[in-house]
Amino acid sequence: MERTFAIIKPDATAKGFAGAIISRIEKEGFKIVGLKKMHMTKAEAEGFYAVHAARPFFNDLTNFMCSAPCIVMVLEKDGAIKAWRDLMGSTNPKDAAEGTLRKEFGESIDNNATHGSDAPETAAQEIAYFFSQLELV
Ligand code: FUP
Repeated sequence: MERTFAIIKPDATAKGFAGAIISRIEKEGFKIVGLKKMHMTKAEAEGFYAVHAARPFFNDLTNFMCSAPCIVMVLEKDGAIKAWRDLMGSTNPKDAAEGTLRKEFGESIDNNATHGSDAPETAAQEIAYFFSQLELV
């Protein structure tokens, strides 16, 4: 079984979409092995998105991620990394396919409702950044 790291971002959490997104996660056959609501600090958001530090949108992105609470999760399924990215849809909700979470719940490229790891190495790093082993059940 593969694990991936997922976030219901501050926009979707604030709009009350968490329940619908979690329901969809369960319907699609993921097991939720870790879940917590948190309000990131700016430093935590910067550490999480360190790979994007040189990008022009880094400051706006990290300000957004610490602007309000979000829900961080670890999801388990065969092929979880790709399956979760497929369920999320394209980064820009305007390009996301019908039936994807970003199409349904995202508003714009910078308020796009969800995050998902893009590879096994980043999944392992991101899970360890937010969760201790004891929190994964
Ligand atoms: P994704 O893997 O789909 O989350 O997309 P990226 O890793 O390319 O981007 C990470 C986050 O940066 C996106 F979720 C939203 C934000 N972003 C912008 O705000 N503007 C951009 O032009 C690209 C990404």
